[in-house]
Amino acid sequence: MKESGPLTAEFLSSLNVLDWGYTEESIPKSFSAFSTWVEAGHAGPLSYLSDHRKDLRSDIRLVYPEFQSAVVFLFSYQETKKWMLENKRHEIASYALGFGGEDYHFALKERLKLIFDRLKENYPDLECSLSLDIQPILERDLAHRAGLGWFGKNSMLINQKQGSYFILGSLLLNKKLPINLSTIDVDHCGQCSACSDACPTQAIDPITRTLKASQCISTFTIELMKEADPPVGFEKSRGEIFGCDICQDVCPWNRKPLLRVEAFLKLHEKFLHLKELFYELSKSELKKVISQESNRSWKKRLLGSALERPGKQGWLKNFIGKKD
Ligand code: B12
Ligand code: SF4
Ligand code: SF4
Repeated sequence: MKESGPLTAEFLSSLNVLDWGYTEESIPKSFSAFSTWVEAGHAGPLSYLSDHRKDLRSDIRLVYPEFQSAVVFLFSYQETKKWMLENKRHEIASYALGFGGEDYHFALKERLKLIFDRLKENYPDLECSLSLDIQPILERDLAHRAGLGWFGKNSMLINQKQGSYFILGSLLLNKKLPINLSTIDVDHCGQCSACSDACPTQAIDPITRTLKASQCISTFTIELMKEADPPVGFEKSRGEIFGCDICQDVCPWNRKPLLRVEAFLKLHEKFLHLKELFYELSKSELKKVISQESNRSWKKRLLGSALERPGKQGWLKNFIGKKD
């Protein structure tokens, strides 16, 4: 891993950072592609992409006016993914259990703060804002500008050495740092079409390298909180009931990175019950448990994890057509 000043490889590895990059460019290269995608209706039910927040994505300065630079980090969940592949457990997307079971919005906020504190020791006037999924920022484009990868046909940001099993988190800074700018990566998909061939719901458009969000299993199982019809082809998946990793699992760029890591599922003490719920019960038993819970007590069971998001009704719909 590259190093610069306080950002030593040892420190960043201790936070499970796979790689990092730096950019001073606030304007994404692909805003017009994003805009065309939204206008074609492909955001589907994801209104936070198409409402007044859409145009905020055209320039990071609209979100953080002091922006001068960004440091972008790739936070790994490779070990959890390897465990899931080896054990053929595809119910829960690997990112959701990849941070000890804790919702990555909380887990990674802490890590980003630790990194910022280190930087601040060297640059006392430095201020920051975080970009961690929910801000109206095109984060894959930001990571691309920081030299961290290319846009795969499955629409993932893929890093040539590390694949795509990581979460992006960034420090948006009010100063430029003395870091050499990274080289922009070019396409490495070539003639491959493994992801679009494998997607059970045909959500991937490999030409524009985007998804039709309403056809994606990830949207259906994570983002829809009420009863809803599943996308056509949902029944052909591998048993996914929360999120979907299929188009990453078939990607050849994800093979080598997993060879370098150990397979494990390590949950924090307060999330150990997730293993019992999702891996020790059959799907019909789990569905029964959820049905018998009140909305509030089901939420309480999942509190602090990414799995809390769909709520009771959202969870129940995810079992449509699922066998044990
Ligand atoms: C909305 C959203 C979703 C939606 C829509 C996903 C989608 N592909 O559009 C749904 C719910 C389906 C989803 C699913 C998942 N998501 Co999501 N999601 C987001 C979110 C909040 C916004 C993405 C967005 O704006 N989509 C609209 C599309 C059009 O924009 P885009 O994804 O940025 O794609 C750009 C490129 O395709 C680019 N492009 C295409 N071709 C070319 C060519 C060139 C030359 C250029 C310059 C650009 C370019 O233009 C697009 C517009 O900028 C981001 C966080 C964020 N703030 O960015 C996380 C994010 C994309 N999600 C993430 C993850 C982990 C997932 C899942 C793996 C979770 C799971 N296992 O279920 C899946 C993966 C599905 C997939 N194949 O994309 C990570 C992805 C990390 C990575 N390595 O890329 C992000 C970045 C969150 C994070 N902070 O890490 N997600
Ligand atoms: S996440 Fe699953 S459903 Fe969504 S595009 Fe990828 S393979 Fe298709
Ligand atoms: S599976 Fe093939 S086409 Fe799809 S993102 Fe990976 S390399 Fe690109």
